[in-house]
Amino acid sequence: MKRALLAMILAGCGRFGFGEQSLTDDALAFDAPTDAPTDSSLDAPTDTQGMPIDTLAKACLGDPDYETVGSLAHRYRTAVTPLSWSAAQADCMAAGAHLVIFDDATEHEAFPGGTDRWVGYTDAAIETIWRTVLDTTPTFLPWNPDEPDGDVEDTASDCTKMDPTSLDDEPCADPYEYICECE
Ligand SMILES: [Ca+2]
Ligand SMILES: [Ca+2]
Ligand SMILES: [Ca+2]
Repeated sequence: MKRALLAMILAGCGRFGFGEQSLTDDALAFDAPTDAPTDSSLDAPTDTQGMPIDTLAKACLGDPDYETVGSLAHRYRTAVTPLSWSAAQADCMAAGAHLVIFDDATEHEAFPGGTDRWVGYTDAAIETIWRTVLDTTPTFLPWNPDEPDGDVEDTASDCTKMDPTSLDDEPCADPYEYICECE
């Protein structure tokens, strides 16, 4: 009996005491490669045509149709194809410019007039509250006598033109020549 018991004990050690190994998942684990995240918000801003804004902002500076006027720091283009006020502003913006804003008497007097032309002020948002086309408060508004008269023809007079040297409010849909300013 004693020999049989000893045999059983030895067999038990062999069965349960050795040879037990386990491979943990950690030993085989690795990080699967992942694609680098993309963030389109880091791209340069573009306009609706996909053109970089910075490129557009400089386009008028290299456009020979934009010329210096007197000693003014900015460059200007007089467009002779009549458009509505909004279409005129869109045409200026296409080259990174805007309808002219007379910052002071010096800038205004550099344009002798002679032809009615759109310039960059509107009160379309709030009647009689004039804003520049850049949505800033005008620093200089050289109105003609008795203007702005808020005249309502087919539509309200919410846009401004030189008439012919100082300002007059007119319906925005009327077609006029215009002056673009490139800063
Ligand atoms: Ca200006
Ligand atoms: Ca108005
Ligand atoms: Ca008027």
